[in-house]
Amino acid sequence: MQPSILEERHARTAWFREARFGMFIHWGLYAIPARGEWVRSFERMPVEAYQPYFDQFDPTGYEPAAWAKAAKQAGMKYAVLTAKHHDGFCLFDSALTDYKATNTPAGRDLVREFVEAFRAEGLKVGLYYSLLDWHHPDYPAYGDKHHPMRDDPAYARDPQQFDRYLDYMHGQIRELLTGYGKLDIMWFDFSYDELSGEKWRATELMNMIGELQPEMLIDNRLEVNGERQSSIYTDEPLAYAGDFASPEQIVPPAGITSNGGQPIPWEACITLNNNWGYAPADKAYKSATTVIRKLVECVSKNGNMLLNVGPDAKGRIPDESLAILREVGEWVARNGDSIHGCGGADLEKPEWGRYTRRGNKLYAHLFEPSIGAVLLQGLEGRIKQARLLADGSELHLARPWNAELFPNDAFVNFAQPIHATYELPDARDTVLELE
Ligand code: H79
Repeated sequence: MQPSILEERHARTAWFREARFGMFIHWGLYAIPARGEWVRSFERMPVEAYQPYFDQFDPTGYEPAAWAKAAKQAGMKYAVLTAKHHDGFCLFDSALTDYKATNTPAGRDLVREFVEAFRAEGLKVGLYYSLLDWHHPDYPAYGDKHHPMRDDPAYARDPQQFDRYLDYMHGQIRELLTGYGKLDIMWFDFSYDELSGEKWRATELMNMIGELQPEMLIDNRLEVNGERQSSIYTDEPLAYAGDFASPEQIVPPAGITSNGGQPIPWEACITLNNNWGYAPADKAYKSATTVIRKLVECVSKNGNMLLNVGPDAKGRIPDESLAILREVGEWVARNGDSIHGCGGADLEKPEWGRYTRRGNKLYAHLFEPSIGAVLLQGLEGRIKQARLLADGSELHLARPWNAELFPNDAFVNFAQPIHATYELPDARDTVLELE
């Protein structure tokens, strides 16, 4: 019997569901105006107004090997780079357009250097490809709700033209699928009411992917990405439903399961400040503690986190971002066993934090100090031993004198006497490994 589409997806996503943590990289011409990757649309910039950034794009500090080291050191297992964002500018050397890095002062294919550098660090590589294209003359402009020229009737386009854009889009995707070795992920972005599914000639696209990169994963954005409007949420997903759901700037409250209750692989994409593209005025960075806890939360709900960096016009990841990644990496170096290869524990969310689990190892992530022993609800008799994951030191399972009030619960004590209040020494380094 043929494996079902869900079984097949389960097998193909195995590495992805173990990886749990990846790097998103938003980089393109918009790093020069430095007001985020939607600047052309938000500010209604005509193509001429955006042209100087093309003429000036000269990333003399582009060192993808340094990006890859930062990702690896942070504990990330894969990365996704914007080969083309909505502005239509291509970081790769496409034969189908002149609007590419090769024709800027950069003078070369920047995607090739990215895939080579990340593979050299043993990381899986993905490419982001925008379905929207604000540069291509055949993409809907006047009247399209996202396009920079949406208000200008001079940009009215004949709907017939759109098929020429689709030929271009399919052609470019073919270039990416054939020119860069094995790709692990293609991250399409995005569909909306007017343009979704077969409007992109999605079945044809899936046939090409199946032929050229059968193991590659795709996100769920070939279908409209409004929450739960896509067939990935059903147990009969369409062929182009995608392999994982892609909640953006949110960690879903209860993970993501299908209408029939089946787990769906998912990946929350999250920015470090409030922009995807480089935006130095935006200093609203999350703390490393927040990032770590959100990562733990994703894993506790069987999901991944794709954490974004927006390198500057020179090609450098901002220092603020690097500092956070370093701190996160120090935590993962000590506590990564509770992340990689782990998923949810099928236990009620505890008062003090989150559980993750791999096989018979249960990880208790303490987000709050405890008064007295840490109470593990419902686990009495089910735990053989407890250790602090970071240093392997033994913890005590002794029951306190009043434990009879809690007959079904287990207790973990950090120290004798067992009634000590345990102040977290470092709020981030208290993962208990339970067996
Ligand atoms: O690449 C990043 C974003 O640029 C892209 N996806 C991530 C990964 C993205 N941003 N927004 N969207 C996709 C969906 C579009 C949202 C919209 Fe709006 C809501 C378009 C118009 C209203 C928010 C507000 C974005 C533009 C204005």
